[in-house]
Amino acid sequence: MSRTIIVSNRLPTKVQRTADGLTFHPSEGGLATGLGSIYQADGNVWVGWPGTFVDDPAEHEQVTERLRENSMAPVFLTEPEIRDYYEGFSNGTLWPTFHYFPQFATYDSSHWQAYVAVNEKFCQAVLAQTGPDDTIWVHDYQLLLLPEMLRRERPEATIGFFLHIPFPSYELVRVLPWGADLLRGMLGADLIGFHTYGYMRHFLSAASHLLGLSNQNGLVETGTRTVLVDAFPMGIDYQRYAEAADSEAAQAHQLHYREALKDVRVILSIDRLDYTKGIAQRVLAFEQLLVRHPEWCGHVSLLMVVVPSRDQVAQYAALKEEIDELVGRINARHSSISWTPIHYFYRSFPFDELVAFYTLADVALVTPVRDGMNLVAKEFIASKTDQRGVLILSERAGAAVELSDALLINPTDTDYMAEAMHEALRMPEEEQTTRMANLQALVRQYDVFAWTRLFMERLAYSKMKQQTLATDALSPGAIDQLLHDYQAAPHRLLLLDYDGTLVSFQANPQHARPDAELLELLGALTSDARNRVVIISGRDRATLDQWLGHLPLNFVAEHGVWLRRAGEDWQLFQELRADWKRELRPMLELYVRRTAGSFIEDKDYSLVWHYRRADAELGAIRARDLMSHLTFITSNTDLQVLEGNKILEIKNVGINKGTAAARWLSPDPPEFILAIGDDRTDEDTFGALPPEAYTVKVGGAPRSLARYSVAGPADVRQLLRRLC
Ligand code: GDG
Repeated sequence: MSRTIIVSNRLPTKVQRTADGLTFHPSEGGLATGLGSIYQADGNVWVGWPGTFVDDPAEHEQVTERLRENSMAPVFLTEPEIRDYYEGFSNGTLWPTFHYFPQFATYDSSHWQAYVAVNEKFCQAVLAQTGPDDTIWVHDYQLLLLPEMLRRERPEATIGFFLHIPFPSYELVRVLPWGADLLRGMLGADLIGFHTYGYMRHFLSAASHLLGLSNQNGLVETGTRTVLVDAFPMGIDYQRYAEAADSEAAQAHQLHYREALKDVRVILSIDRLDYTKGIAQRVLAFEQLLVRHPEWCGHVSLLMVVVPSRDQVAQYAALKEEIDELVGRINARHSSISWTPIHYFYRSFPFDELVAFYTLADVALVTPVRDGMNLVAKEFIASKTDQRGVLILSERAGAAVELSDALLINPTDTDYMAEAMHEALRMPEEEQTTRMANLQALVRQYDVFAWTRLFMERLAYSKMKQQTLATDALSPGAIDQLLHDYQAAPHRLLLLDYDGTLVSFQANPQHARPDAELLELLGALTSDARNRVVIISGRDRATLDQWLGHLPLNFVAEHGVWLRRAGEDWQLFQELRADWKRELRPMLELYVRRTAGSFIEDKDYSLVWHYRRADAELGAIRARDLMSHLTFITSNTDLQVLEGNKILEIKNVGINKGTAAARWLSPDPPEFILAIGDDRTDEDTFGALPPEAYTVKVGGAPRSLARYSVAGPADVRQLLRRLC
């Protein structure tokens, strides 16, 4: 039976050390609720750190046993691991970088090493729980490397990854010395989820810029697999908040607060202590409200809950002091005997009291400078069962994308924020209700259960899509069969593409000369009289002659324009025209002028626009543009435009590697055929060959006609070496 494993840094339970020994308290977080139905189901499990240090082996067993009863499995972390992996790399490097605070980030290679080691530790813990066909869902920035580590060990597993914090512009990712490693780590998953389309776009752009991986419709080709990238805005357990709001417990708390506050109106602010939450700016904006609109003095208070967090870290301690001072100064300046401007609590509250704050508040002030989503905003909405109340929300929280009926503000604009508070406090009840009803409909529909279901559905879809499109990897078993057929055949035909197949791509095509190893390999293959080896390339005649002409090879140049049998002269495949080049060349030149790094290759019967050296994203955009231009211009002509690997090529219709390849099949078809190639032009070769031919796609991208795939030129060479 296939099972589902959830993995996150922390388990959804709090294990605490008390005088009576270890205690276990389920945590109430949104994630724990949303995933509850999954990990508590038969045989499933949640893997993570229990949140306390456990050194004694007897205690290990006790904790493990107790957690097992509740569908959890612990990863025990040591104090140095928490210091370097969690506080160091996760919270000291990734958190500030991903929230656009690079000035707070540290770049410490010992932290990085701990991060790698702890991700490896999680990997081992997950492997101990899973079989080859299981579904694994990994959560958040502490475990960015885990998907790839799991993939190495469990190539067939279904792996999902969700990032709860923002994914920043690639400019930020490349500040990190380990940016590319982190991206590769995430790309071990089959599905990568973000809260918003904006974060998803940044990720795709980073994969393109830092790893050179292109994408189409959110599908990234890694070379060996296709990874789906998508947006899944996380929701909350709506009913839980709505029901709690009407519960006796919450109403009793609310009544109690109301008596204390008398008729003072309440603006509510709730966050964990963090520099990303914009707490100081918010306090200043509240003071602005009192200064600009003194009529509110004595009539409105800011109720501010700051939940202690990470206060061992220097920036957090400094922030705490800054907020303490600000609140002290403002209260000292504006308060009266009967009114306190800011009620400030530096602690967390039980769930019922939190909900009582939500129901009590006239306005919720949620103004982070950066926030992946922000669930407080959604919880406030769900708790407003009487549909009164106004949400003021930062446009830089992920939640702002969905919650357009809130008053959206820029958190650095304190004057504007003050005016938004003024507007919210005076908003007519009817407008409050209209806005709140819209917000509630949305938060109710897209709740955390819908979020979980959708993610799991898309994960299954991504896996299915991979399976229907992918060619089979050239397995050891298939290689054995290939070698056996090769040995048995009296005549063998080897059709080998050159760039991307025998040699890796170079930024400058002229640098892709054959090396000594390749020349020796081709020499050995051609020395066997049973072999006919054809280099079937898009390159021009002169280059092929110069690089490989001294070997007894057969050649197809310019994708089939020219043929040369070993020991003979070049011949044209068919009569062709080249007069069109004069007309079309200026258009390609325009694209070269518009796209730095791109250039034109002029071949006898074709023109090629190369954009491998251009900015990855700009190159792709220009290529699409040029393609549609050229398709228009070449319609009703005997020209065609082909898309290759970072190139567009214009040439005569009917000329392709497939027609060229077919030439070598008659009059005496060889008993063994092997064709290897990496790009779209090689698909014509694959398509022209009989079904029993061994056709191998290099780079494993989907939608290939080839029977097998290998990862890159190194695998091709290894295969050819075994033929020698
Ligand atoms: C990360 C991302 C993303 C707060 N004070 C009390 C209390 N809370 C609860 C709230 C809410 C949760 O804490 C905070 O959730 P947020 O979403 O605001 O922020 P992070 O914890 O930073 O979470 C964030 C989230 O992941 C989900 O993907 O939205 O952007 O940073 O649920 O209710 N709960 C109780 N007492 C308190 O005093 N009981």
